[in-house]
Amino acid sequence: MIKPDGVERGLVGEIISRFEDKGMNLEKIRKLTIDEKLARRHYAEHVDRPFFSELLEFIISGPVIAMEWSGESAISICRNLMGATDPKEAAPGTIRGDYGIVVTNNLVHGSDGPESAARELEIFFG
Ligand code: DAT
Ligand code: MG
Repeated sequence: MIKPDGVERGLVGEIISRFEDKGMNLEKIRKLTIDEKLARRHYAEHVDRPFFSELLEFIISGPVIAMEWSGESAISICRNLMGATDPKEAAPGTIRGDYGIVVTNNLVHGSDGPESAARELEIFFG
């Protein structure tokens, strides 16, 4: 998913290109604005974290681009292209490393395993 900061900053094409250039296949794409109910479902694992209110406020702050990508080792390859969660620690050459500074505004979300991928695809694409 391209988060509200990535959309707002006009980085949609750039971010999609990084996954395409690597050899991933774009299967589905949808622009939507997440509401609080959907955010709580999507980020259910984080609702009790101290940073949740900030994360919630940010993720509902503007439109996002939800995507399904397929390909060999798609989950780990996409997470590697995204970089570390905190853009301060993300390596140059990664999306977060090249475009982010603040952990909340880290541009992209990616499923961290097959179960979360299935769960999140169901949320955004049914
Ligand atoms: P990731 O998005 O790399 O899978 P995560 O699932 O641990 O990271 O956290 C979800 C999002 O929550 C993350 O993209 C940004 C935010 N976040 C994580 N840790 C945070 C922290 N310590 N302070 C503020 N926001 C944080
Ligand atoms: Mg995560």
